[in-house]
Formats: sequence, C-alpha cells, structure tokens
Amino acid sequence: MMQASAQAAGTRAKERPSDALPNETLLGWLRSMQLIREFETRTMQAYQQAKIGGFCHIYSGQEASAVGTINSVEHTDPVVLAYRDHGHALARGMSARACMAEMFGKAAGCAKGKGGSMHMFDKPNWLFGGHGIVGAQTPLGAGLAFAARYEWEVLGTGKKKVALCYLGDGAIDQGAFHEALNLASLFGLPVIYIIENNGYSMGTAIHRHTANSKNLISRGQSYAIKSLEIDGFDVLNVYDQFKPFADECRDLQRPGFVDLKTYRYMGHSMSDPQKYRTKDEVDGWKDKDSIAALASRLMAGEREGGRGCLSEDDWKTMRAEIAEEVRDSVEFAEHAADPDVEAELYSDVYIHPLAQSSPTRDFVQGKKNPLL
Ligand SMILES: Cc1ncc(C[n+]2csc(CCOP(=O)(O)OP(=O)(O)O)c2C)c(N)n1
Ligand SMILES: [Mg+2]
Repeated sequence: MMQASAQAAGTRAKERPSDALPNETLLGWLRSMQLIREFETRTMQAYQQAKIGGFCHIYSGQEASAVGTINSVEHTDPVVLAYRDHGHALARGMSARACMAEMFGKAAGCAKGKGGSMHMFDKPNWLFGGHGIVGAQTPLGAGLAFAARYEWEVLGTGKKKVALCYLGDGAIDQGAFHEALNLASLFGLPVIYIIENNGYSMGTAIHRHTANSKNLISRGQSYAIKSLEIDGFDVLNVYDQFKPFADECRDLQRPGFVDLKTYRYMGHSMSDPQKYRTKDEVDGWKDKDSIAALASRLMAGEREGGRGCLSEDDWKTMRAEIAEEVRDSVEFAEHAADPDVEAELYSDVYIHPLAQSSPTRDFVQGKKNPLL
C-alpha cells in the first residue's frame, strides 16, 4: 500500500514541467535571479550617491516572479511592465550595462537614456517598456495581444503569441484595467495579466486598498477569463503552474489572469521609511528567500529531491562573477556618454501611427474588426 502511494507520488512529481528541464536551465535561472538581486543592491548604492535620478523602485524579493514567468514563454512574446521593471528587463536578456546606463541617463542605455529606471524599453528583447502611471500598461497589453493575433490570424505573417502584462496589486482597481480585461475577453486576446501581488500599494496593505482582496482571481473570472493563483516565491513552482497556463492561452488565443503572490524586501521606492510593516514581517519572507531556496535545491542530492548539480564553491564562484558583471555595469554607465541633446530631444517621442501603410491604418480607416 505504502509502496503504491509512494509510486503514485513519484509519478506525480515526474509530471511537473520543471522536472523535464536540464540542470543547465535551472543553473541559468539561479544566475538570473542572483543577477537581479546584485543589480538592485548596486542600484540602491548608485541612487544614494545621486548618480541615478528620478523615481527608482527596487525588485529584490520578487525575482522568482520575473524569472519563472518570462522563462515560460518565447523570446518573441511581447512583455509590458509597470515601473518596478529592472528585474524583468534583465530576465528578458537585457545586459546589465544597458540597464544600468539607462538609469544613469546615458546614451548607451536601452532607451538611449531617455526613460530611466521606470521605462525599460528594449525592442530586440520584445520589451515594451516599464510604465510609471499605475495601470497605464494594461490597455497596452491588450493592444500587443491584438496586434499579435491580427498578424497571425489575419495577415498570416506571424505565429501564435501570448503577451505578458505585469502590474501590481495596487493597479487592479484602475478603470483602464477593467476596460482592458473586458476587451481582452470579448476579442479573445492572448494576453496574460500577471498581478505581482506583493501585498502593498506604496504603504497601504492590500486588505485596506482593495475589496475582496483574498479573492483577486474573481476579478478575472468576472470577465470570463481563466484565472490562477500562484505562490510566486518559489521559481520552480511559478514555472510549473505558469508554463501550462501560458501554453493554453497561446494555443487557444485567449486571455489569462494570474494572482502571483510575492513580496518586496525593500521599501516602495528609494524614499520610503516603511512605517507600515514590521521587521519581523520582512524577515519572515527573507527566511524563505527564493534564491537561497533554489541554490539549496540544486545543491541537494536527488534523494532529497534536489539536482546535485551545484557545489558550495560553484555557488560562490557564480556570485563572484555576477558581482563583477554588475560592478562593471556601474563603471560602464558612469563613463558612458550623455545623449546628444540636439539630436535626441525630439526623436523617438511621437510617431504618426497612420502615416504608413499598416494594419492599424486599415483598421482605423473602417475595415471591420476581423476578430469579432
Ligand atoms: C494613476 C496613478 N495613481 C497614483 C500613482 C502613484 N503611485 C505610484 S506607485 C503606486 C502604488 C502601486 O502599487 P502596486 O501596483 O501594488 O505596485 P508595487 O509598487 O507594489 O510594485 C502609486 C499609488 C501613479 N503613479 N499613477
Ligand atoms: Mg504592490
């Protein structure tokens, strides 16, 4: 009897999508999460030294969210973000140099230094920006999905894609978000709204800023959108739950809604005295830190459910290499050239979307919406 249930458990465990991933992939994820953590630590230092201006929001603690979800989709699937965006940019493949230079306002930044911390745009990596207006990216997520489906289904020029639109728990009561959800459901737009639910909107806890806060997925369900809750602090769990969900949204060309529960270790932004939470609360989350947890899993032998593919020394070396990569990015950003104001001030600001022959122009000029 015991044997049978152990066997059943073994079979179940083998069914997790992450079990099929090679060690190299998981080591890559560990590297990616540690890169984000180290990058954010250096960013805070540079900010405190007044080398970075404007608002700046640190992602430390939330790494498993970006790494687990972005690695569940393809590189050409569009991604659009809120302002806490450095981690996603790095997870998507932006170099530490391009990301840091952007924050320093330098021409070598991903957006030529015009965007800064909150606006990580990166065309080669299909990153359609961080956005500082809470909820502003949610209609853009619907638009990106509309464009992708239009290209695949109507123009026959693309492949089936799924767009990822990230937002915080503080953005779900914005009107624009509900308008976007409504259209996504009506038109069958392949966009997944990922609520990175870190429990706070600035200094206001979720139960104080949103109604029915323990049941966020009811927001998606009320628009007949398939919705899922994920423990977002364990990167393998994020992948195991999110990968099949994203595959289905892509296959069926339908939207999705995810309440991904996570936590930020640092204040809301670089100027936050954090009077709204206790040190014990923060420490409680740090005790189950996603990076430490993945490292232990990769170190543990197969008998303990691990991979046995990482030694203490390997981990030390990996952290040292990453520290060097990030140190180099700061040095690079410091010495990089400022943008040429004359040439750049008004470039890349507006384009006339209807100026050229485009699907948008055809659509706006009165052709019937083919997705309806
Ligand atoms: C439309 C709008 N209202 C208010 C703000 C001010 N504001 C900036 S961040 C923020 C909190 C958003 O919290 P959440 O969406 O949970 O994201 P998190 O910071 O936790 O990642 C607010 C209210 C804003 N930027 N835009
Ligand atoms: Mg939040």
